[in-house]
Amino acid sequence: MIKRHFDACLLTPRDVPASHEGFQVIGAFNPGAAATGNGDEVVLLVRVVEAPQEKRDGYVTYPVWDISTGTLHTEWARLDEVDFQDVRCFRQLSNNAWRLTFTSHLRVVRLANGHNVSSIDDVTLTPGNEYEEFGVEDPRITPIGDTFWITYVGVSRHGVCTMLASTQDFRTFERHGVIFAPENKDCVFFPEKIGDQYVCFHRPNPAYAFSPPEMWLARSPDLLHWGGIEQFLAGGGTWCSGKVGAGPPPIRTDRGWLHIYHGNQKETRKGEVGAYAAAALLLDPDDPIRIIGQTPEPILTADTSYEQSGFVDNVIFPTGIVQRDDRLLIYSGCADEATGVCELSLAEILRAIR
Ligand code: MAN
Repeated sequence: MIKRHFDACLLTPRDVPASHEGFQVIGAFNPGAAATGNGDEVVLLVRVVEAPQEKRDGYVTYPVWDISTGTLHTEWARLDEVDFQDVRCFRQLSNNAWRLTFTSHLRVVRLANGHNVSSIDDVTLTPGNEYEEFGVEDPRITPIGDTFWITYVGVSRHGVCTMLASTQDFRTFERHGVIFAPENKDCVFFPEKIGDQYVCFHRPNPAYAFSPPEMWLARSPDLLHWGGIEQFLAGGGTWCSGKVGAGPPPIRTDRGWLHIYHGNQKETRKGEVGAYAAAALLLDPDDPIRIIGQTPEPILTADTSYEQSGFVDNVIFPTGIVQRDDRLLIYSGCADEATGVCELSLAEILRAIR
């Protein structure tokens, strides 16, 4: 395990107001992060999760955005007419449709010196098209030139796909639509062209049992059109036997690309979500599909109380990274409820890579 030189819980659901009356915030987690160049300011784009306040015996509620009006409403399903996968989602038996028990939007949160919340902006990005009607989730931010590129997950009746947006100032945003069709999530851009192509990781999330958990890599001339798709990394070892996916954007080091990725343990019984942890990879600087080395064990596991207990227990889900010389400030979702920051030493991670 790598030493955490600092860690803190930055944000909890109690810090963030609901976007609509009748809803309560139950999570503020899985943030994208970027240094803005404005002193030591760091901007987080936080996934804010809301659920309806009203509960009815014998029913589950699920929120849906009305895309044409930008409003949120609640629908109800009888408990004996649904099958829960876990606390996050269920299937309606009558039509086989999957629904989430919550919805998510994204909000800008500004930090002074990377550690202290200085402001929580208004609702920033809400579902805006039919691919996002159940929510927008898990943004990653990659600065390239003067633009911050934001990949995030759109959830809808069509499934889970990768969406793209961009901004120069975190005040106005341009949406670029779907870049990977369902099922695809955990898409993260590299911060520069490698050779003559941009590169990203993504995670096909197939519904078929014969598809193992894997990360894939894709290439693009312009960040909007992606091809050159190849398999990159399969889950190995107990800690990532369930899922494996990209974390924050890769960082260029003098030994190659450093990438921190997450995995989770395969569940052992219905309704369980296996523990999430994160490990590090070192990739060829000129051909990042080639893995030079990796940490034999996770470098981050759910160790603090706010990572061990929350909406989904034992989850540390790193999604943002800011480098200050040897210090890596890593921003993570904690137990699908809160946002945490921890500081690791780049040199110590590189030394742990075999
Ligand atoms: C999935 C996603 C994430 C979430 C983790 C842990 O990978 O839904 O948003 O944080 O599971 O529940």
